[in-house]
Amino acid sequence: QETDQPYRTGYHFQPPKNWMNDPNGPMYYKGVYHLFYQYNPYGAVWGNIVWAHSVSYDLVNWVHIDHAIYPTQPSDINGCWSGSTTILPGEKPAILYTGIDTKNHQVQNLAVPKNLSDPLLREWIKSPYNPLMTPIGGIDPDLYRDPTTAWQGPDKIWRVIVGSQIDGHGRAILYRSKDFVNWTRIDSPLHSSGKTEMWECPDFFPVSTRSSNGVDTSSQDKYTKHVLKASFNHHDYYILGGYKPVNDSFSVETNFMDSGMDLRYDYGKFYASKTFFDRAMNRRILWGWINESDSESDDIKKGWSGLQSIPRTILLSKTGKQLVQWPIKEIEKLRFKNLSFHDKKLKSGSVLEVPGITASQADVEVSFELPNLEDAEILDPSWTDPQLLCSQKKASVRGKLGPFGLLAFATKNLTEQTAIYFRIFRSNHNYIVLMCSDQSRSSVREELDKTTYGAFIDMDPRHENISLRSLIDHSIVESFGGEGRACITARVYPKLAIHEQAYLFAFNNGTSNVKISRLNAWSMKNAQIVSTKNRRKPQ
Ligand code: DQQ
Repeated sequence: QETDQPYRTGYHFQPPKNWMNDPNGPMYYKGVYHLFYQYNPYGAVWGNIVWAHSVSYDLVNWVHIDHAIYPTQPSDINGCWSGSTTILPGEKPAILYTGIDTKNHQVQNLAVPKNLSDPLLREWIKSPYNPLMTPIGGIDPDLYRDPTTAWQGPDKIWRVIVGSQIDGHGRAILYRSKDFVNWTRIDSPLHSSGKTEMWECPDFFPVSTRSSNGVDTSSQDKYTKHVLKASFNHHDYYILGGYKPVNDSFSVETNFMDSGMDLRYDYGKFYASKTFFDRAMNRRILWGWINESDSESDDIKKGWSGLQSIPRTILLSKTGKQLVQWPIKEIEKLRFKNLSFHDKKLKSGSVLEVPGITASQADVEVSFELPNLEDAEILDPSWTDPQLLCSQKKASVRGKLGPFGLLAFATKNLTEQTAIYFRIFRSNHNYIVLMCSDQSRSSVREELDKTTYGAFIDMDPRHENISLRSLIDHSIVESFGGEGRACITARVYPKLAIHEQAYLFAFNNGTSNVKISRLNAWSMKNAQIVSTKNRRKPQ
C-alpha cells in the first residue's frame, strides 16, 4: 500500500477510496463532531453524488459510517448536492441540501435524523414536503444551490441563503420561514455582485470584534461583524460587513473582487468550504475541499480524488479588516519527534537541513527575523498581483531580502522541492511582505498542475518576525503565513521525494542574511481514520 500510494495522506481526512468534494453540514452535536461530504460511491471521478458521513470525538480521528443522504425521492433522484446543518431549538439538527430532481432542476430539500437518541445520527429521513424551495420567479434551475446554515432573527424567524446567478450576477437569494418548512423568498437578495459569476456554497456568519471566541450563527450584536463567503473562480472569497436582521440588510465594508482587497480564505487550493460553530469549545471551525493537481486518469489509477483541509479555527484579525485562520489545536496531539532550535543565522545563499523528522508527514513552525530591513527591494507600483509576482519571482530567482523560507518534499540534492517562502519589498515608507508557494519543481513528473500561488500579508516586519507554519502530508502542504493572516494550500506529487526520501530544508536565496529566530518541527503520527465493518443497523 505504502509504495503504491505515496500520495495518500497520514492525517488529512480522506475516505478509503473514490471521489470526494465539498464538506457538507459539519456540526458538533451532543459530544460528537459530524462531517458529511460530497462523495461518489462508484469511482474516483465526480458523479452519483451522495452525502457520505463520518464522525469524530476530536476532529482528528474519524470513523466512516453509512451514507446519510442519497437519492431516493423525485426531488433528489439525480443527486444530493451540497448543503448545511442547522441545530433547531430542542437540540434538533436539520439538514438543508440541494437535490437534483427528475427534470434535472436544482431544488432545496430538508432531512432530519430518524432517531435523535442515536448519538451518531446514522439515519436521516427526508421531509414529505420536499422540495421546500424551487427555481421559480426568474431563477435559472441550473444555477440555484447550496443552502447555508440557517439563522434566527430576534423575531424568531429563520433566514437562509441559497447561491445563484441571476442576470450574470452572483447572488445570495434570501428566504424566511417561521417553521423551517414553508419558506418565502425575499425580493432583494442578501447581497449580489456584477463582478462575479455563480456563487457556489455561500456561507454567512458572525465573528466577534472583541474576543477570540467564535460566535453562534444566530448571534448578532454591536460586537459582531458578519462574513459573507462565496465560492467562484476556483477560490473562496469573503467580504465583511454589518448585518441587521430587522430588514435583513448587509452593508459591506469591501466588495468581491475590489482591487487591492481580494480577500480569500486561501490563496492556493481551497474550495466550497463551510464553517460551523463548535459550542463545546466556543470556536468557529472552517473546513475546505482541496482537489487534486494531477489528471483524471491519475485519479482513476490512484482510485481516489480529493482531500479535506485540516479544520481551521477562524477569527476576525486584530485590525478588524480580515480573517485569520489556524489549524485546530487538537492536531498537535499527533506531533512526536521534535526538532527545535533558535537564533540561527541563515546566510545569503544557504540551505539548512531540518533533520531527524519524517519530512513527508510533518508539522513545522518557523519564524524569521530580518536584521537588514533596509536591504528590501523597491516594489514596482505595477506589481499588484501577488500570484503573478510569485510566478515571476520563483524560489530560484535571487532577490535581496528573500526568497527565504522552507523547502518541503525535497530530495537531498534538491531536484524536487516545494518552496514556501517570503520576499520583502519597500514602497515609500512601508514594507510589503509577499508569501509564495512555488510548485514548479515539486515533481520530476510532467503533466501536473504546478501553478505558483502568492499572497500579500498585512503585517509590518519592523514590528514583528515573519512566521510560517506548514502542515506537510505526502501530497499536500497547507501553509499559514503571518500567524494565519495568509494561507496557501498546494497539492504536489513528488516522484523521488517520497517516504524516507523526502527531506525538509530552510533556505535563503536572497543576498541579505536573515535569522531563524525559532524553528520547531515535528513528525506527525497517522490519524485513525477508519471504516466500520459489518456494522449493524441500530435497533
Ligand atoms: N459541488 C456541489 C454543488 C456545489 C459544488 C456538487 C461546489 O452543490 O455548488 O457536488 O464544488
